[in-house]
Amino acid sequence: MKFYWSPNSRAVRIAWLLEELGEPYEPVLIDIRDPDAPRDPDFAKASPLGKVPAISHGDVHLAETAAIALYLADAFPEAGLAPGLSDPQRADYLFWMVFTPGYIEPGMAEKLGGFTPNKSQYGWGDFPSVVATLEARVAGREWLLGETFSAADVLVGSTANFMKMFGALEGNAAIDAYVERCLARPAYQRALEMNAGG
Ligand SMILES: N[C@@H](CCC(=O)N[C@@H](CS)C(=O)NCC(=O)O)C(=O)O
Repeated sequence: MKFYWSPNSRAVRIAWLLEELGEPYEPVLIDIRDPDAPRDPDFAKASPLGKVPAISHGDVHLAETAAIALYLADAFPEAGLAPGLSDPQRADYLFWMVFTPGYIEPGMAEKLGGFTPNKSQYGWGDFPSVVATLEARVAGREWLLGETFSAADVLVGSTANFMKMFGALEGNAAIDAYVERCLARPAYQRALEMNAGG
């Protein structure tokens, strides 16, 4: 499996997932800051917008963090990172798998870009509702699905960490504690080291 990545980017989320999966992969560095730099020819097949993360896995070429994570967690069920199709937790899992691109990322754009919230018209509601929803979910739960860590924690936990790093969160004790639990995972630490350029 080829993993297209760049330091200091959203690719860290798929690096973490790959480390949790424990499957072999070949990191392929993409210089996203220089569009003229030579690139692996398969990267264009995987990522129509030229963005990382992306993967090539056999004949599968795929970009977009949530799509990649959904694909990988199902492709390697033995890692136990996705409830199966008939598992009652599957629906909750799917909701939290798309919470990052559907709610957190646009909510962060609203917050950090300083545009005016419009709760009934914006698909994510508004940034305070996004944070309150996440806070309510992780308060009193170890992971988003309860006691079982899943790929949804990789996406939401790493993006909650981004929110903290970008100063978008202030004093959200339950989210802070959840991010600390994520940071305690050796797989996330390895991904963060890679993300830093190591
Ligand atoms: N929605 C995408 C966003 C990916 C994204 O924006 N990646 C940035 C790096 S953080 C990128 O590749 N930028 C280079 C570019 O757009 O040319 C995802 O979550 O995977």
